[in-house]
Amino acid sequence: MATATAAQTAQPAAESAPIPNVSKDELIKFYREMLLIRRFEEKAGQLYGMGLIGGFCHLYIGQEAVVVGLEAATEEGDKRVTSYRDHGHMLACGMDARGVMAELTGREGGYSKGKGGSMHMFSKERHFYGGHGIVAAQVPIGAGLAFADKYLGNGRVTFAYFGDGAANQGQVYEAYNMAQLWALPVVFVIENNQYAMGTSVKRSTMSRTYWERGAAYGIAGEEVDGMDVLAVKAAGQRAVEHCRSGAGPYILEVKTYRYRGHSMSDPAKYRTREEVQKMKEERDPIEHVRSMLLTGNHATEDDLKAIDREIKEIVNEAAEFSKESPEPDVSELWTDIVA
Ligand SMILES: Cc1ncc(C[n+]2csc(CCOP(=O)(O)OP(=O)(O)O)c2C)c(N)n1
Ligand SMILES: [Mg+2]
Repeated sequence: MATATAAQTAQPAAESAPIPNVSKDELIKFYREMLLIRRFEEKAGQLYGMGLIGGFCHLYIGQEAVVVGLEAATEEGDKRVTSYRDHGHMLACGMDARGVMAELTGREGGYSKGKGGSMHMFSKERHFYGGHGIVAAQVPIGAGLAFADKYLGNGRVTFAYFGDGAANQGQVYEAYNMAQLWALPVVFVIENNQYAMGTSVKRSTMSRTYWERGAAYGIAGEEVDGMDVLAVKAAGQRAVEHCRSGAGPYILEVKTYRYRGHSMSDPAKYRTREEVQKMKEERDPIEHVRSMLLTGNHATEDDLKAIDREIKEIVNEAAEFSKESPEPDVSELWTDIVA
């Protein structure tokens, strides 16, 4: 993730009011990181509309506080694996916006050399293990990554992210069982955005406190307000501490909301516009931090405008790169293929 400059050094006009458990710098960092994801996703939506991105494309707008809060609880070397709704996770763990965008446009400069697209990117350097299109497939993979770390005794923790829909899949519970049996250092993160494609949680299960299902395997967990980045970070720290202490896995059910459709093709018939509007107006995670920064006198409107400009610049540059980067050479057809 790019580092803050102008806004972090700018002095707020009045004396600033302390906010529990967070410094001004961290609050500004959260603002920048969430804004980067949002602007990146908006740009991806535009490029998709222009026909520059093909195939599937699932935007993370509305859910930014989940991954930004949890990344703040990680240490270098910790791992992450997620679903197809993955652009935010990549940006939050420090992958380059240009490489992500160029992968979306199917270009050589992309993280998978333009051959993977939105759902299939990886970064060994940033310990990002994808990007998985098969619902819940990443959950046992996350347990496997944690198994390797436990075996190596390296103290690392894996974050395995999945949705409320994925949480109804059988392989999740097989992974829970083994993870607890072997005390694997994995945080299972259920990003409960209330919908699985067009199906609301109310229509898919009678057991809607997803994190409590871990109790059947003896796994500890909790529910978290996913629109509050500070609450997410605090829960992430509890989860990581649990895992690093050798106590085994932990489940975080993070209550969140996606503003856009499931993917770029979504009839949007399963919820009302008013429902989405209400969430945007009352619970927006970026507005929440923005308001804390302003009311606590940690930043001025001008400081935040400067950050907005910086982020816009990063995203525009990524978009330019993703258009200019050439398409992969035909010779790449047969590289990186498992036959
Ligand atoms: C095994 C499998 N079944 C069905 C699908 C089709 N599918 C793609 S996304 C999705 C919904 C998943 O919803 P959720 O887990 O809540 O994640 P969200 O999209 O809300 O992030 C479905 C059914 C799939 N990709 N893989
Ligand atoms: Mg969902």
